[in-house]
Parts: sequence; C-alpha cells; structure tokens
Amino acid sequence: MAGRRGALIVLEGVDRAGKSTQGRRLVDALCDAGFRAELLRCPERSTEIGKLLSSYLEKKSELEDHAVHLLFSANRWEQVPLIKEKLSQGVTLVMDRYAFSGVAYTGAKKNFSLDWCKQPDVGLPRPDLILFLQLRSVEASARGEFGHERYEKKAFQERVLQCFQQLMRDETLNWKVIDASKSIEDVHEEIRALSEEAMESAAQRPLGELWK
Ligand code: 2DT
Ligand code: MG
Repeated sequence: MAGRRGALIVLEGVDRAGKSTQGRRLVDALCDAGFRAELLRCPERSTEIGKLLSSYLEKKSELEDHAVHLLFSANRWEQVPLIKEKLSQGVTLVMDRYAFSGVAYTGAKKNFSLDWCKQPDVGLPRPDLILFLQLRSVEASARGEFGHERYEKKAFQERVLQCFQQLMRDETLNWKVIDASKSIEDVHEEIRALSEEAMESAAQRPLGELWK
C-alpha cells in the first residue's frame, strides 16, 4: 500500500539477552516475508561521536558520567534524520538498544535520577514497540563469561535491570516482555509475530515523540 510508514521497533535488555542475534533474525525474516526492514543500533560506533563512545566502552578513555550520557543521547539524535526518512519511506526499523539503555545504564550509576537521565532523549522518535528480552542474571552469566567492556559486571547489570523495570512501568509505551531464556527459534517466533502486529498498527497513526 502506498504511503504506509514503517514501524520503529526497539530491542532492549541487559547484556547477553540476545538482542543482536534476535535483531538480525527479525530483519531477515521480515525481508523474507516481503517487508522492507533494516537494523540500526545504539550506540552506532562508526560516527565521530560513536568512536568516542566505543573508546570509552573499551576502557581506552575516560569521560565524565554526565558528559558520556549526553554523548550517547547525541549519538541517537544524529541518527534521527535517517530514522525519520526511512520510516516515512515505509521501511521498518529494528533498533538494537535505544534511549531506554541510555537511561538504564546511566541510572545504574550513583547519584543519577531516572528523570534527569531521560531529559536529553525527550522528543526522539517514539518506538511503536519495545521488546524487552528478559533474562535473569544467573541465566545471563550461564551464557559464558562477560566480555571486557565497561559495565560488563554482574552487580552493575543487576542495577541496570532494576532501572529497566522502572522504565517498563510507563504504560504509555508499548512494552512487551519476552522470556529470553527460551530457544533462539521460540524467541524469534514470538517477536516476529509482535512485530508484524506493530507494523500493522503503526501504519494507521503518525510517528510519535518519546516521553512527551
Ligand atoms: P553493545 O554495543 O554491546 O550493545 O554495548 N549504553 C548503550 C549506554 O550506556 N548508554 C546508551 O545510551 C546505550 C545505547 C550499554 C553498548 C554498551 O553501551 C551501554 C552497553
Ligand atoms: Mg555488549
């Protein structure tokens, strides 16, 4: 149908939940089914800001906590023109992390309120669907050792999960909690079905603004 916009679908969750695997699977399945779909990620490490973030995550550089929070947000804003253009062309976008990771990871640090953390992302394109891949930390650790990037520590990840739980109480957003301990195939089927529903309803209404 001409003029149908694409849907903005976000995958969130702690490290190891399977977001990147599921994001690729989802985009492949949607494309195989004849939809137009593309994968984007936050952070997008290829831009100038993304390179600063990548170096920070790899612990090759230090940045002040507020400053790095704003850089993560800026790295989303720099993708907004592309996001809007693709959606208006009818391309569904699957995002591997988004503003919710931004809030949850900074909010897990000491002396940050979730409210402060949300402010720089107010007004971003509002997701039509947020798939939260839920995995208990024992199961996440059972998937093997964490990597060596910043934040890849069990205690920190538990605080991140608590922040996500708070964000999920916002009933104005379309959160769906997925049991990420199931097989790759079962998780995929569930999120593919939810995504097709979201694409159908997104086509009926304009793109909204986040936290506004
Ligand atoms: P991956 O590239 O493996 O997903 O790790 N993060 C991410 C933040 O602290 N703030 C943000 O806004 C975003 C999007 C989560 C990226 C790491 O960066 C953290 C893990
Ligand atoms: Mg990671």
